[in-house]
Amino acid sequence: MESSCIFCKIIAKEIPSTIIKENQSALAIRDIHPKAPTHYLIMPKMHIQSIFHMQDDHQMLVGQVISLARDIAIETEIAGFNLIANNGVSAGQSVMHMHFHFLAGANIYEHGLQL
Ligand code: DGP
Repeated sequence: MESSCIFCKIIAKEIPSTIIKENQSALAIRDIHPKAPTHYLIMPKMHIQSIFHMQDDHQMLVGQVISLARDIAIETEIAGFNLIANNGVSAGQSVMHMHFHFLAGANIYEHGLQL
C-alpha cells in the first residue's frame, strides 16, 4: 500500500467506491467519470505504478487482472469490450496505480481513433 495513492485507499476501503467484482489479486470498480455506458477500472491490489514498473514476477498478478476483466465480460454477457491502460503522464495516466479501463456499450472508434 502506497499511503498517498487514491486507488490503494479504495482497495483498503478507506475511500468508498462501487465494487463490480474482485478476485485474490485484482479489484474492479466503476469509474467515477464514465466515458462509456459501461466504464470500469480494473487494477491489481498491489501498488504497481504502471506497466513501466511491472517486474517479471508480477506476470501472474497482471494475468489475474486480465482474468477479472474476462470474468466480468462473461458473467454480464457483454458482447465486446475494450481494455486500455494509460502508462505515463504523456499517455494520459492521471492516477499512478496501474489500471485498465474496461469500456463497453459504445464504439470507441467512432471519433477518429483507429487501431
Ligand atoms: P487515468 O487517466 O488512465 O489514470 O484514469 C484514471 C481514472 O480514474 C479516471 O477515469 C477517473 C478515475 N478516478 C479518479 N479518481 C477516482 C476515484 O476516487 N474513484 C473512482 N471510482 N474513479 C476515480
